[in-house]
Amino acid sequence: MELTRFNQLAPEEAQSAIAHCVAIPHWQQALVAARPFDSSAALLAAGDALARQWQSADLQAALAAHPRIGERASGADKEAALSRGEQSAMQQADRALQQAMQQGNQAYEARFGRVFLIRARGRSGEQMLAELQRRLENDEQSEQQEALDQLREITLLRLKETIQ
Ligand code: 2AL
Repeated sequence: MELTRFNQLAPEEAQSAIAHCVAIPHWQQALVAARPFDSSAALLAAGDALARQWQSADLQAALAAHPRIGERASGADKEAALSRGEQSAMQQADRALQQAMQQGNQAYEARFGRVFLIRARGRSGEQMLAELQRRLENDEQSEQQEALDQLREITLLRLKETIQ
């Protein structure tokens, strides 16, 4: 969608245009309320600043919309399609890597009680596995911050693709 169009939409329509970027309604609403934007850079900067305020409850809310790394999202909705694109490196990964990722996901969920989240676009399967193994050593507080940073990166990539 063109930025000029996004600027002009009614608030509810503008919110649904960006809803698939992240399942955090207050972020969607605050970004819509900050319109109009002069440029895509200004839009992304506002989205980034708002995302830097996220807390642990926001991470929990957003995670529901992110399938595990290596588990192909099966839905027909926009998030599932985006996720399949983002995670395409895992579809090419060999069986051993897929299995190691599955075990890593289980270990991560047992340790932190939530799904391992990483910006998959731009990373190979090996790189994601190495990150998972590194982050398993984090304490809860630093891990929560890393997960929130990854969520912000995914969200901004989606926003950049959505509105030009
Ligand atoms: C995802 C996803 O669906 N796309 C992405 O970049 N990361 N999922 C995840 N568990 O990290």
